[in-house]
Amino acid sequence: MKKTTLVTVLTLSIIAASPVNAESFESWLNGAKKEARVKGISDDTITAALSDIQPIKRVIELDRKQPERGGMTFAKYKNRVISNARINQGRKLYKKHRAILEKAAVKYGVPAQYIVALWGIETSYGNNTGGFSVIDALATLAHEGRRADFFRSELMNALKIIDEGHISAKKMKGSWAGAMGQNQFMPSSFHSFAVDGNGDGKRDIWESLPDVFASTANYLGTSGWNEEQRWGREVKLPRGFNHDLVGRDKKKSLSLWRDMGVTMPNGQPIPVVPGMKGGIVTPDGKEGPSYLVYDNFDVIMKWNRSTYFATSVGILADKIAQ
Ligand SMILES: [Ca+2]
Repeated sequence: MKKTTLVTVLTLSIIAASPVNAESFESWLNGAKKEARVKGISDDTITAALSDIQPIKRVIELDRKQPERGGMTFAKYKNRVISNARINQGRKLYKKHRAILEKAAVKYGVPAQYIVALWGIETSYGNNTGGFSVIDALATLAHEGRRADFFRSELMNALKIIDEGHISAKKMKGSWAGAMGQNQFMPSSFHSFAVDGNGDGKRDIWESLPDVFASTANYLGTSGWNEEQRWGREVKLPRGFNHDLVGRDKKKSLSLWRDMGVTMPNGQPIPVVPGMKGGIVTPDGKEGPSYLVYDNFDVIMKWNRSTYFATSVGILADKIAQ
C-alpha cells in the first residue's frame, strides 16, 4: 500500500514538473477552434487568427524561467525601473500629451502622472510592448499545460477582441505571456477596463494614446482610486520602531503614526489628514527605505501584485509631476 502511494506521488510530481501536453498542437488547436465557435466567435476571425499558428519555443522557455525577479533587491529593481532617462522622458511626454492626459485624468479621477508612470514602467512609454503575436503566445501556453485553463480562457478573450474589430490578429502584439499593447492589458483586463478615448469606436491600446491613457485611468478609477489622496510617501521610522507593525494591511491613522515618531525623511512631521489611514512598507526590510502607503497603493497592487512594482509606480509618478 505504502509503495503504491509513493509511486503515485512520484508520478504526480513528474507530471507537475514537466507539463508537456501529450496531445499534438494540431489536435489541441482543433479543439480550441471548436470552443471559439461555440463561444460565438465568427468563422472569419477563427480563420484569420488561428489558421497558420505554431507554438513558440521561446515562449515556453520564458514561462519556465519565471519568476524573473528571483532574489532581486528593491534597490536594484528601483534603479532599473526608474532610471534618470525614464524620469526625464516621462516629464517630457507628460508635457507633450498634457491635453489628452488631463482629459482621461478628469474623466476617471486619476491624476495624469500615475497614467504616465504606469505607461513608463510597463512598456517604456510604448517603446517596448513585446513583439510576440498574442494569439500564438496564448495558444502556446494554453497547449503546453502549466496554466492551461487560464491561458485558454485568455485566448478566447483575445479572439473576442479581434472579433469585435478593435485590432487585427496580425497587429495584436504583446508580451510572451499575452499582455497587450502600451499598457500591457491581458485580454480579460481589456474586456473589463479598455475604453475608447478618441471616440472612433475602437479600443486601441496598441496605437492610440487617447485609448491607452483612458484605459489605464479607467482601470485605476474602477479599481477604487481616490483622487483626493496620493499613493503614499517615503518616511523615516523612529529608532527602536517595532517592525511587527510593518505591512500595507496594517493600517493606522496618520496621526497615530505621527505620534509614534514616523517622520518625513528629513525629520519634518508627516502631513496628517483627519480620518486618513496608511500602512508601512519596507520592500528591502529594516535596512532599506520605508514608505507610508495609503489606499491608492492597494489599487496599484491590483494592477500588479508586487510591492516593488507599486512602490516604483508611486515614486516615478511623483518625479514626473515635480
Ligand atoms: Ca479609439
